[in-house]
Amino acid sequence: MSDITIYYWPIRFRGNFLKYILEEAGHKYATVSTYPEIKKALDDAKDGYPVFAVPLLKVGSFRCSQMPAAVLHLAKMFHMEPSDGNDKTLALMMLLNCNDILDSITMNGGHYMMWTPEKWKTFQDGRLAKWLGVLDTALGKNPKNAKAEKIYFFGVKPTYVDFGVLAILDGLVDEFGLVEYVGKFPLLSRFFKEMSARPSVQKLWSVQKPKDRSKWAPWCGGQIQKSIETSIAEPKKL
Ligand SMILES: N[C@@H](CCC(=O)N[C@@H](CS)C(=O)NCC(=O)O)C(=O)O
Repeated sequence: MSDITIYYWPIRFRGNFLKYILEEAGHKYATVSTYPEIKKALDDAKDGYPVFAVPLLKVGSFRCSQMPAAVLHLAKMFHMEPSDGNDKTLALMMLLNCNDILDSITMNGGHYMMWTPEKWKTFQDGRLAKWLGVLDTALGKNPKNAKAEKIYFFGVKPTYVDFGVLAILDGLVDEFGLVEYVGKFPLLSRFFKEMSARPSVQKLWSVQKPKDRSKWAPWCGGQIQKSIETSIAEPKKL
């Protein structure tokens, strides 16, 4: 039995921020993805420190929700934070950026509104492009990337930020087919190719994204995924 459990829906989205770290660390973990068990875990957690939603991380008897808090907990356990003090703060900023980007793409989980082609175009050309520009520029700020074989957000090996950005690009490129659009951000495109090829990432994706596309675990799922798919003008390239 594993000491680490991730409670999350059968989609990729926020759960992958945690799963990529565990896969890279080579640490076995359990996953719980069905409604009754997730509801039970959230209810059980009420006896301890209060939690609100999944992803819910359980390490031994410790539990926490809020994806960035859970990511940080695992990153500390498996030494996937940058080492420099200022970089630690910038890394947290980047993770929170990633969580904001997820909320923007999905209109906060689609609770209040769905996309239309017009609204999506405005978002894709405006706010989303601005966010991707931030990610692309940040990659250019790592001095180690100048002569490196593989590029990362901080230093010369992956941190939790790299896996967070990967989780976003997986949706934009592989799920929604925005290949040419993301291709306008050269460092980000290169980064996505390199990160996608990592054995730990390929291992997780072989389960989540098997050859038969109809069997893929959805990226964000639900009505909001459908509304993104029907609003994007660029056809799927996959
Ligand atoms: N800010 C939270 C968002 C949590 C969240 O919205 N979780 C979604 C799945 S990604 C959910 O299951 N929401 C159910 C709910 O809000 O009741 C985080 O980063 O973990």
